[in-house]
Amino acid sequence: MSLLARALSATAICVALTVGASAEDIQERTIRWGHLNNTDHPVSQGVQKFAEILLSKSGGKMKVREFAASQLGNELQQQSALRGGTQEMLSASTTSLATVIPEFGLIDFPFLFNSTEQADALGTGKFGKAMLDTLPAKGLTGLGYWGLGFRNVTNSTRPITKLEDFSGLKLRVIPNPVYLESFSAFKANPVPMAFGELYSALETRTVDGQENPYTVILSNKFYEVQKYVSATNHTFTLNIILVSKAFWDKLSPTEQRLMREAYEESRGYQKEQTRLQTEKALAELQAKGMQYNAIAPDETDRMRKAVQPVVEKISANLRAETVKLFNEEVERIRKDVK
Ligand code: EAX
Repeated sequence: MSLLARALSATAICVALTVGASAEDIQERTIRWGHLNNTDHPVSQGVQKFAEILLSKSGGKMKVREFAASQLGNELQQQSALRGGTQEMLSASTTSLATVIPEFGLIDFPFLFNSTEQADALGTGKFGKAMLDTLPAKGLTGLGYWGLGFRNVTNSTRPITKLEDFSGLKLRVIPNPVYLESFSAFKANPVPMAFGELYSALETRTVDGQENPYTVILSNKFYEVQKYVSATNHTFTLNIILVSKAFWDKLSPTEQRLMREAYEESRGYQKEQTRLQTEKALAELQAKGMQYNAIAPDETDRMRKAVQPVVEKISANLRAETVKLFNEEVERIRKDVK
């Protein structure tokens, strides 16, 4: 064998070994990923993109099975399945984590931001990262966030154009103290309820209305059972991509890296799908017969003032260090991010 041939075959052995070693690091895995939205919603498109990337990076070994539309139960049920290790992944609003880690409730303070970019920056910044670090103690791992969107109120009674229009309206909210107290401060009558029960509660008039991003209102056909859509833009919901820690700890470092990469690489696509669908959704809701109204900036200011005592009261009961970081981040983002 010539020197060159020998060198080449040595290289070939090396390459084969490297591939072989990392292939052993990747097992056949089936990852059950549950969420609340329908398969036409940008959340589902994000899950599908993540699945596609992970499958290809793992040489076909790591498969994601999507369970959309609350098929695996409501958020809290799926959260405990992750903690118990009987379900591998969940993407849900950070809102529902506030019952486990109250500081997540900070994200739901009304009127924090004016743009998707600003809300996004909260997730990718120091506060968002610090909150991910609180999860392992609760049996969860967080890969990061997706933006669900700005929330707007729909109801079947009247358009909301001013603070007083909330008065007495029974509005379903995500079970979370910030939402309950904020809508009480608006003098509405907030009713905590799982998302999966919402359509029929609207249909039977158990509640008068609800609040969600336009894409969620459209995908879930709430226009069939709601007349008015008012651009309150009161909060921006971040979704969090959760993995069962029991499952995560079984993964090899290579598998964990592929999961992180699949999240990082699907993020931009998911965000773009949200942007595209959000752009179209309001016009579609109007085409389906909903009556739309904007809110005058003065009225938004009155709503902001009405909810200020709630912000102060809840902040006072959370970890001071986290509240401080949150306030610094909000201030930085409002200044630096358009
Ligand atoms: O995507 O429960 C809710 O209202 C949430 O916005 C839900 O995740 C819908």
